[in-house]
Amino acid sequence: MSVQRTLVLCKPDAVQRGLVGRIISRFEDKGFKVAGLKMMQVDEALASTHYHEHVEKPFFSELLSFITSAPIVAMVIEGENAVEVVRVLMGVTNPQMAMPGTIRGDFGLNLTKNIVHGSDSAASAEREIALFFSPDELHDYQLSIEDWC
Ligand code: IDP
Ligand code: MG
Repeated sequence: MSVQRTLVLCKPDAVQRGLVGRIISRFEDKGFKVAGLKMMQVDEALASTHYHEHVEKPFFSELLSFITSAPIVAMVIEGENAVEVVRVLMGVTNPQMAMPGTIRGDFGLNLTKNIVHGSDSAASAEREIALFFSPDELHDYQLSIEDWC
């Protein structure tokens, strides 16, 4: 497996409910490294570009109004097989079905307000990271614990 980067968003409900620190800790505890981190307000243009694959879905307008309703915390998570492993840590899309121990399984009940976003493939990750972060906002650095994770 190779080292990957993936985009994680702590959605507006995560910020409002004070879950951001615990969400970041889940990724740090697993052995991942934070390569970029910021709070931001997503505007309609960014939201519809980010979620373009869902433009025809019945829930698209609800999704857009939710993700633009209040600030989010965006981060880039880096590590071995990060795209897939982050999705495992997040749990399935519907928090009611997500396993306990996952972020959505532990913290969520609502399909729209499902706490986090994570890129679903390496190609999506590359596209989404470029949407949310400029190159100078991403950091290459070593952690002394890396060899132990
Ligand atoms: P994912 O976030 O697990 O990758 P996607 O299918 O990409 O799930 O959907 C994007 C987001 O749209 C979900 O995280 C969720 O907030 C919302 N969503 C997905 N399916 C539904 C639905 O059937 N009703 C309402 N919202 C939905
Ligand atoms: Mg998705």
